Amino acid sequence: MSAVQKLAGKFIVIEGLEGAGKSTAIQYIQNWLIKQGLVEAQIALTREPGGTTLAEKMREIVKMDVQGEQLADKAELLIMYAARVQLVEHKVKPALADNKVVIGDRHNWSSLAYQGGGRGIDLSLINEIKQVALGDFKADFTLFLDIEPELGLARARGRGELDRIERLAIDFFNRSRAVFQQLVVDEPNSVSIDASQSFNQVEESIHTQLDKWLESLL
Ligand code: Z5A
Repeated sequence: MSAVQKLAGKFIVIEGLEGAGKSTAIQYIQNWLIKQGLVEAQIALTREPGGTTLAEKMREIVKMDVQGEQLADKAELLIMYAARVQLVEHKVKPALADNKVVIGDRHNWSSLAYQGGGRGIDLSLINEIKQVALGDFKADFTLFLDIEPELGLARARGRGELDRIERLAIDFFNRSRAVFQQLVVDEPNSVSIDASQSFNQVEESIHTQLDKWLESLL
């Protein structure tokens, strides 16, 4: 079977803390897919929260600062899942059914890491919500870009003002990172990449891991 046939209908997700380099890594994944023989029309990109008109509105809500009213932790969690269902049903599943490769900038692990690890919501409750919202749907391969929160935030700060979530204490991001690290251990179809490396080294690591994953596909 050719690489293009093996990759048809696969959902590749990139996860990591802010400033880990997810947007940059998506370019590397696209380059790798093109090297395997795919054309641009066979690749779809998504981001979470967001990626459809309504899901982008939900993204605005979770990023919003409202004077005198905090977004409750469970409201934040439910908005993440509402946006995710909207994206999966309207964009991801149709693209996969059309044999495209979908590259997701964040997916379910971000809720476990941020709302679970960071905010402290019980992971089993989040898994129950995930099951109700998405059933068994999940990524075929997840690349976790692992970075010290201090370094990631310093990179993110270089871009300008921090948003509501980015301003949280460093402990929040350490707890989120710990959940991400455990998820890689628990999920066989995932790898951790050292995101503190140089651009070239990160690209090389991602391509090596994608090569291995491709080899493992029947
Ligand atoms: N969130 C949540 O809480 N729960 C959920 O379920 C979901 C999300 C899905 C989304 O914000 C927010 O929602 C996020 C989690 C939360 N909140 N926070 N905080 P976003 O989409 O705006 O933010 P992000 O996903 O974290 O993206 P980002 O900050 O843009 O990070 P990135 O895409 O990983 O980084 P980048 O743009 O590729 O790189 C950042 C900078 O570093 C840039 O200047 C690069 O040139 C530089 N960079 C990248 N790689 C390198 C290397 N290797 N060396 C040096 N410099 C580098």
